[in-house]
Amino acid sequence: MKRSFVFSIPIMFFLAIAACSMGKGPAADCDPHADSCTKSAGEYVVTLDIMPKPVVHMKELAFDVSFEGKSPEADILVLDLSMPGMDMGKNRVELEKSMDSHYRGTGIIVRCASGKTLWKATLLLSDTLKPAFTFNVRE
Ligand SMILES: [Cu+2]
Repeated sequence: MKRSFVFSIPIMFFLAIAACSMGKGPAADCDPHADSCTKSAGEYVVTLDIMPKPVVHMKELAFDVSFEGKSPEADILVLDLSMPGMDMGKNRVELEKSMDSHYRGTGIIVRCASGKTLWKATLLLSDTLKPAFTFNVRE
């Protein structure tokens, strides 16, 4: 019991280092500095735009979510901001539906003490539909 526990720690440590140096783990799939990003989720085609560009830390950002074709009924959608593989607490932006059917809200992305800049914006559309956009935030 004790022996296997002691053995597992160095292994986990090694795997963590290896994953880091090999650049594994999730990579950015969205470049909000240049353009908006589009993903499909079920019947929805979701576009996320973040302004102003480039998208930087510690500055108020405007999040704009729009839909091609089918649009949700909800008056408010929640955008959850997280860092892959890290607990950054709850960072949620409430997006309010406007007349043009875009959902908009403002929020701040904090600078991570680890120096990492990869963030994930997950749109909580429903219990099963959660399209996510992964991107690097700039200084
Ligand atoms: Cu972090």
